Amino acid sequence: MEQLVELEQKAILVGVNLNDQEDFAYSMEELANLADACEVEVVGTLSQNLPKVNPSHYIGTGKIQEVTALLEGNGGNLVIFNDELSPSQIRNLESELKCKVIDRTILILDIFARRAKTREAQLQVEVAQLKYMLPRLVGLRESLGRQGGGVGTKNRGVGETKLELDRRRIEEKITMLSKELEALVAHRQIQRKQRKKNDIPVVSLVGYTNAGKSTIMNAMLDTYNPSSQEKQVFEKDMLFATLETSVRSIPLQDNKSFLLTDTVGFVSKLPHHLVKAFRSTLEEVAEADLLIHVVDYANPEFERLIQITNETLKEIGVTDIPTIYAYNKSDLTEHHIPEVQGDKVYMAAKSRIGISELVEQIRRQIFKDYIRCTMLVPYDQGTVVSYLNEHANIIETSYEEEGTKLYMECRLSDYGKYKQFVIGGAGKQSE
Ligand SMILES: Nc1nc2c(ncn2[C@@H]2O[C@H](COP(=O)(O)OP(=O)(O)OP(=O)(O)O)[C@@H](O)[C@H]2O)c(=O)[nH]1
Ligand SMILES: [Mg+2]
Repeated sequence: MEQLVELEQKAILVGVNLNDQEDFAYSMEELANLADACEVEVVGTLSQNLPKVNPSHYIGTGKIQEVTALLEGNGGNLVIFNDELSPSQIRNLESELKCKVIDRTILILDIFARRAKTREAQLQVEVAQLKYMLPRLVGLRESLGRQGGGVGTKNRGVGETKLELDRRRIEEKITMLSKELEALVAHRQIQRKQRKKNDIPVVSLVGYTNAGKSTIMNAMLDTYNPSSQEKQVFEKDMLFATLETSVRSIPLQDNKSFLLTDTVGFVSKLPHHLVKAFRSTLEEVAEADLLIHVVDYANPEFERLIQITNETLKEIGVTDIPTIYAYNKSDLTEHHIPEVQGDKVYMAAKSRIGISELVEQIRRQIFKDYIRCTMLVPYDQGTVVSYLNEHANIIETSYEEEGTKLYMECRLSDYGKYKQFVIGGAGKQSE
């Protein structure tokens, strides 16, 4: 079942500011952007300072009337809460407000459902949606009875199941979808193992949604792999433009190359079920040799967004991977570009400024274990010479009586593999 009747949705946003959180205003602004991504019009906002949320209604009961007034005054037909609501909170709020009530989690799940293109991403979102729904069946049922369609009801699986299936059948569905997902994941794991065997370093772009990860990926492809026009990834000014992981090879001139992966971005209060469901997508990140943490430096809240990204990375088990910070969108700031400062690269991917500086930093990190040496390979070992020509940086070749003499820079693992041919000087790669 595709999208039900597309009702015009006009929402009131409601948030509780617990103990004057500094980032509260930003999180409300972000909620509005999330609503926008679901084509919901925001017609009013209400916030309340509280030392703790009200367990029965999230906001204080006195505030309920204010929400009702806002709904009536602005023609609203939906209320969106800035935190995940409990099943009973949704029930209570719906019965008091007499309109559909959703929370930040369902909004994010809905965006993911709209954007998921691959079967894997679709399954991941559907599992997360069903798990979110399971304890909330009663409330959601009432809500759907009140108003069909619109945000939070779009996904096929959920739409179909919501009314007619009971708990047990939803559980069965989760099991079934999880099995299908496992099979897809196993396939990707095999691909990943294969890549590992090839020993090519993996660099992963990570960061907050809309920071410019996909734009950096495309800029690198433009610069270093121009024949790969068709391999460009989707970039757009919207939240969660990317939901799937793409891997591309970035070949550098001296026979050194690396794989670059682009993946889903993060957001504050990313639903727990979603992080869990996307674990397999994010495993790719966990196994990277190097992370490029992409920062939207033009966002005044950039430091907080870095923090949220780091917390999410921790949640998926990424803690000790070396990281370079790409301070992207610096063209919108006063900062001089391109500029490298320690582990930070100030750049502007959209206008292709700072790409080679970023790549230089990547090179320093991932080709650390290259060494210089000379090998003498007998003429009957032609395959070794062609392997080295392909995988090492050959600086000089000469043909001696005993075989081909190669002065080169190669990976430590290749050095070990062909140790018997080494005739001189194993030194660390010069800077
Ligand atoms: N001004 C400016 N805009 C940029 C720059 N880099 C990217 N953008 C814009 O920022 C928006 C988001 O870029 P994406 O590359 O899609 O961002 P992302 O991090 O992949 O986002 P998600 O996939 O949604 O997580 C696009 O409209 C880009 O054109 C930059 O250096 N300067
Ligand atoms: Mg992207």
